[in-house]
Amino acid sequence: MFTIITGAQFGDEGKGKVVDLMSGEYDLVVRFQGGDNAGHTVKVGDDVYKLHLIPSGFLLDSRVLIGPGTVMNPEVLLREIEMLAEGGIEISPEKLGIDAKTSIIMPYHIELDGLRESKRTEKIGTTKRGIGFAYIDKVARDEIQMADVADETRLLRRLAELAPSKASAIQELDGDPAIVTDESLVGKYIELGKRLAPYITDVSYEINRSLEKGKNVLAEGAQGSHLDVIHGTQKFVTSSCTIAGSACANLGVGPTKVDNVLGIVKAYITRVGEGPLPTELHDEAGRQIQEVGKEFGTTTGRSRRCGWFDLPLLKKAVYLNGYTSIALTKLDVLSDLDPIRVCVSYELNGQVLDYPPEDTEELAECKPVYEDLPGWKGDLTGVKSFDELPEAARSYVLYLEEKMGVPVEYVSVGPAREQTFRKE
Ligand code: 2SA
Ligand code: GDP
Ligand code: MG
Repeated sequence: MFTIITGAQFGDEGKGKVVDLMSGEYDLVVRFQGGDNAGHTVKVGDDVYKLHLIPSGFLLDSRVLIGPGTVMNPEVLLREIEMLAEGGIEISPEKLGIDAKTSIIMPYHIELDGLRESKRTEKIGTTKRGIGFAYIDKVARDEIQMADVADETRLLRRLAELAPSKASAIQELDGDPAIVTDESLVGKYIELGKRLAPYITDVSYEINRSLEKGKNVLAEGAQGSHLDVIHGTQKFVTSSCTIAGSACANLGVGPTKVDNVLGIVKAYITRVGEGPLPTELHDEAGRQIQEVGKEFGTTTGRSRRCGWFDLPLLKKAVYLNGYTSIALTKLDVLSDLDPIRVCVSYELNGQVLDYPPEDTEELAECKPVYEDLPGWKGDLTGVKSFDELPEAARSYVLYLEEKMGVPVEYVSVGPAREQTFRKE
């Protein structure tokens, strides 16, 4: 069985939590795009893990893989491996595999990301982890791959070839090129390469062989559908394809192999960084959602902007991903808000639209049209089944399910693994 999980909104829908929960049924859990811009939180009992690169299936028995379509900062990965080792969780080469073709995020990518962002008059609000510049190098065929870092001769040759153009790119943005010419850079990456060499694998081969043997594979998306570099709210997007089809292309698995596509949907919407968010709240309800939902970036700590559920954007996510089912998260956060508003359409230049305009600048002009639903009172975090939810909370879930046109499979009412139940 091959299942793909993606975020249906702007990221931070709770993918990490759902992947952890589901990983018990999967032999392989695989990251297919993005890098350490992602922040995925897994909570089991009192233990909380905030990870950026290691796939969220690391706690149970699955083998976890980092695919060739990702961009990987080796220092961050080794820090995560060390952090987990301190907590008694061993991430051995039997547990984790990294594709030989994975692009390496180098210090000059991070430098360029910061410099470029500082020069923009209209910011994107990147995480400054070098993601965009690492992907530029992949497309330009100027990347350093995992297999290059693991081989000293290849790394030296590649760095010598790339250094002049990287130094001049930094200088063009008024930065200091010392980061490229620094003599310790080569030694440091040779050392990192040596430590990560035992983890190198062929991810497409592993997945396809596993599927042939009847095993289960879970592809874990990062960020969200509307941050997709092609279909998202360009230019306010990340630099990879975040939608379900990207899992097949990036992992080297044919689309005929996909069985399920699970969309992770927050019971409201959040966005971190710049870009349109038609239902964004600047009132007391928004403050309550942010406080109760602890809506702060997992990677950068930035406040996440909060808004009411946006159905037009969700309908687009359903089209972009072809979801077969949905996990609805953070329902508990909406307790004690009355009414609960749902954006059912937009108003743009006197017209009513039930689907987002394709042009980002037009989306930024859209005014939400709301339908109000009754709220409920009380804490939902101890609820263990759909039937135990207050009637208004059940109605909210059923209303969204009907409007999204996709069955809700899971409902989540708290950050811990245990605070999730199947709807039926
Ligand atoms: P980048 O760094 O080039 O990918 O930034 C481009 C845009 O993509 C957004 N982005 C994200 N949005 C939500 N969550 C993300 N991960 C972290 C988290 C974010 C954090 O889990 O909380 O800690 O700030 C993530 N990563 C990238 C980013 O905000 C830009 O709008
Ligand atoms: P991801 O990027 O989609 O993996 O999500 P993040 O981990 O960045 O952000 C989701 C946040 O919400 C994390 O702090 C989770 O622990 C938390 N979370 C997940 N599901 C729920 C839920 O149902 N209720 C509450 N209150 N918090 C949740
Ligand atoms: Mg996140």
